[in-house]
Amino acid sequence: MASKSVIIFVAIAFLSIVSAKDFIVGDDKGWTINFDYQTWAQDKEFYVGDKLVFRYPVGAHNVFKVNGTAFQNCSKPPLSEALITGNDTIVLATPGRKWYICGVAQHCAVGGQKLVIVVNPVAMSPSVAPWRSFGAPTQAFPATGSANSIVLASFQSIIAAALAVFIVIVV
Ligand SMILES: *[C@@H]1O[C@H](CO)[C@@H](O)[C@H](O)[C@H]1NC(C)=O
Ligand SMILES: *[C@@H]1O[C@H](CO)[C@@H](O)[C@H](O)[C@H]1NC(C)=O
Ligand SMILES: *[C@@H]1O[C@H](CO)[C@@H](O)[C@H](O)[C@H]1NC(C)=O
Ligand SMILES: [Cu+2]
Repeated sequence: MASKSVIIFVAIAFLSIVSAKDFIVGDDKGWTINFDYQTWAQDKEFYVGDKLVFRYPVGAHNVFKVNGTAFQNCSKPPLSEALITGNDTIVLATPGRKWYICGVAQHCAVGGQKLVIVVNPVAMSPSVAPWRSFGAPTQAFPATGSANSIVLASFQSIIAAALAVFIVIVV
């Protein structure tokens, strides 16, 4: 009976990791000014292990992770802390509220180039952490747009659901 619960627990942990998602911030519009990132984020659920990908032409924008105060005020941290590759991937490592702004010119204050999200926790024991590598296939796809990640996410969900059914039957 105990082993059954352990297997189910491992299965649940596995499923939650397998379904880790990449979110292309702003989808096809990417990271830019005059885009409503709050509306973009509104219908999405973010979990620990998911990734945010900020895409923009190099030099046109950048990305700062800031705290709530700096977010409100659009105050920019030192430039040395900026992400500047134009394809900046941030792993959502901890639960809670996360804030991001662009530090170029007045993009944050005037252009509204700022994003706040809430990351939900995922229950996971350290012993199953190695399963995390199963989430890696998301990275293998150089996402050409949001469509890719959506297709990939549903693919993962189907695999996860199939696995769940399989495990429940076997157990
Ligand atoms: C927010 O970050 C700024 C620097 O970026 C710092 O001066 C300030 O103390 C921080 N506020 C809180 C509440 O952590
Ligand atoms: C907010 O911005 C104003 C003007 O840019 C500045 O004077 C003030 O110190 C900032 N406040 C914080 C908490 O960073
Ligand atoms: C963006 O970065 C990811 C890794 O974080 C990589 O897999 C992907 O190929 C990159 N895409 C582009 C267009 O450079
Ligand atoms: Cu910008």
